[in-house]
Amino acid sequence: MLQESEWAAAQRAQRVMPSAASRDEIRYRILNRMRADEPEELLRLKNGLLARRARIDPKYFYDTAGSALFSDICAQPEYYLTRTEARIFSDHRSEIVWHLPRGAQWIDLGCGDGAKSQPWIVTVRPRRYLGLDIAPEALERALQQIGTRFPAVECAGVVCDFSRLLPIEDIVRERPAAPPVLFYPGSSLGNFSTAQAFALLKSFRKTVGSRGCLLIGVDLVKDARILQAAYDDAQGVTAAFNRNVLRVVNRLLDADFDPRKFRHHAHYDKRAARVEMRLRSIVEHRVRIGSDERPFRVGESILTEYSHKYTVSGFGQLLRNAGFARRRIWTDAAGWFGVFLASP
Ligand code: AVI
Repeated sequence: MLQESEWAAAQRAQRVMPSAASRDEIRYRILNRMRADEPEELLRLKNGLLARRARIDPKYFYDTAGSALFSDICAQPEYYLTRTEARIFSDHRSEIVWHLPRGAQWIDLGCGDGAKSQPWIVTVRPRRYLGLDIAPEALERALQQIGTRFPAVECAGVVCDFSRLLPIEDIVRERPAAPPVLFYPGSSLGNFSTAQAFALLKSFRKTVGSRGCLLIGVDLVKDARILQAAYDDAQGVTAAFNRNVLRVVNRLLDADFDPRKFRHHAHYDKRAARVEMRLRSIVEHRVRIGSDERPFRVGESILTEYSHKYTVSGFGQLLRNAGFARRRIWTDAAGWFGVFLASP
């Protein structure tokens, strides 16, 4: 493990500049803040798979193929989340923008290619765009596109896994006059346990300071059949997305999972208010995971994702507990999805 000072030096050394071809037209800066604990992360992944109740952290879904499959999921008729949130955003954009601070830093959490932020930048005209993502290629694309379309907005990006903490305090402080607006759409917070979500919201609250705010999209509790269909679409795109995580594991852990030996399973647990995704073994077989082996009985499963659903009051309470004093909420007419604006 690196010591703190060595770690900071390594981060500075890993500063990535845009390619020569783009440097003349677009100026942006990308910092690498991936934690230096990759071996521990991989050990955690392996131990999860060797545990009696096997599990994989959902962050491993998003390799290049997984990210493309997730985009396809968003276009499926059953997966209402993306289009419902987009509709709330477009219906209420001017009102939401009215409540945001002027001259802000727009901080796009899990920005992907930055497409969700673009309509906001048009109206908010922030002082700075700061994209955060675990995937450097997607982040670079976001900065290219936003930098090209909005040359007056300062553009920067951070490659990081912010699932435990936002590693950007120092970067935010570079612009003390620009209040941070944290933008976290897509109900991604739902993929964390309640305890993790609470810790993350507290970390967001710290970053927001006294003048910033958090704009977050949250999927709401609803009829189990609608939820179940959203996570088990007729085209089988979610099933392919779920199975693809085994290919990611094969690469990372030198394992030999055969995705064809597992069936996608999605179930809404009403009591826990979450969709649970699993991969169920359809044959008895053994899988090599590095130097270890794991047997799977027929029907034995690997937990791959929780997707928590909230009530408006429950999420409001969570925000309050995390230290956000003021909250505004917009939902669609059916009350399927909520957009919360939380401030100190
Ligand atoms: C990224 N996240 C909010 C998605 C969700 O709905 O929980 C991931 C997903 N899993 C299956 N379908 C979509």
